[in-house]
Amino acid sequence: MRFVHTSDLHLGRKLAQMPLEQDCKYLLQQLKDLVERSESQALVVAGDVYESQNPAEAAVRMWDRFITSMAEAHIPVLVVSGNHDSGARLSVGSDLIALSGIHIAGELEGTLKPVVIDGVNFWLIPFVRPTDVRSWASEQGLDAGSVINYDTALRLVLDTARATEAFGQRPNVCVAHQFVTNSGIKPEQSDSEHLSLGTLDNVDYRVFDGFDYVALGHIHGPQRMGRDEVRYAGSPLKLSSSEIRQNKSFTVIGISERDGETRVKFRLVPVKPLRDFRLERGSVEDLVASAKQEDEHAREDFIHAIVTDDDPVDVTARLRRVWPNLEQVEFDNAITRAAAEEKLPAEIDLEKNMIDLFHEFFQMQTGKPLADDEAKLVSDAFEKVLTEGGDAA
Ligand SMILES: [Mn+2]
Repeated sequence: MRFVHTSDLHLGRKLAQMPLEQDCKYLLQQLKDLVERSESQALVVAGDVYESQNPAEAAVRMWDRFITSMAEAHIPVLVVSGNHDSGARLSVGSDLIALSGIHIAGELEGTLKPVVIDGVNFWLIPFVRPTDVRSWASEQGLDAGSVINYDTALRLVLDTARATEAFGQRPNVCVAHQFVTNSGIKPEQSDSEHLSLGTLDNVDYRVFDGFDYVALGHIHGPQRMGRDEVRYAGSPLKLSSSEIRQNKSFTVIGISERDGETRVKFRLVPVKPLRDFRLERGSVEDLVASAKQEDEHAREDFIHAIVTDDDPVDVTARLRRVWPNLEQVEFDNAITRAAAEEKLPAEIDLEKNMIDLFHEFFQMQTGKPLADDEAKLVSDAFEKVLTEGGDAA
């Protein structure tokens, strides 16, 4: 059988203070087209359907329309919650809509049962924290005491899957949204995943031993973890400037059995965004000039501009006139370089006269000394303040 694996749609996300409604709509259509064109029998969405636990109405509407259109096309969709989702809200009506082939696991409850599609078991594991697994384990009469972190939590849940009769009978796919590591080596991250620091969240990829394919969500760059069959599909959209260089894709998985052995193949299909997210670097003048060379469509892209002018004026407004979807402006000039080198005086000599102090301050702030005419202005101003100001006091 064949299926498409994606994750981290983050519906409701904004870029440049603008909801990405058109972008997400374009993306979901592309996703549906791919499932149909590749003759896939299912779509897997491995968590973070929404950007937030309280998603915008437009995002909820979009998701509603999407799963309805998939049900109408008789394409099963297998969904788990992610850390950005509210599992409870995501799974409203889930028993009911499962009748239409849309399977949503928002929260861990009851005995684990696979969804069987075309002879393959899909085990849907919602995003869980150790505390969720502990209370689930007690309800199930399992040893909750073994759960001391994410790794042991997932291990306990998956052991119950592995112990079932169904597990031994057919290929098994696990769908999960976790921070999966390889002997402590972390996946390549970006800054939009909301990870906590340290190793507490780590789930070693060996926790998924025995599964023929593990469809992961959470990390936004597509990559394997530990073995080829444990994969992050990555987010289809570039959700922050740290993802600009990532090649976004959907993953198409093929599972077949030959001579009693399960074979798993996958290929990455590049995502075509409605609007790209680009990094542009140069002086404001050069940036504006190059933007003017672009066609109307390209100018709608999201832009992270790195501005190199030493004394930039009105940067954001000037850039926004040519790139309305300017997401971020960063400076790389004498000031930021001086700051980076931390050329701060060890201590300020209060005995120095005010004018000398101002010269040092100016140098620190701008990375260059005062020009002669500027120095003249400053000393005149100080003289005026010190004499006239003194009178006023
Ligand atoms: Mn995410």
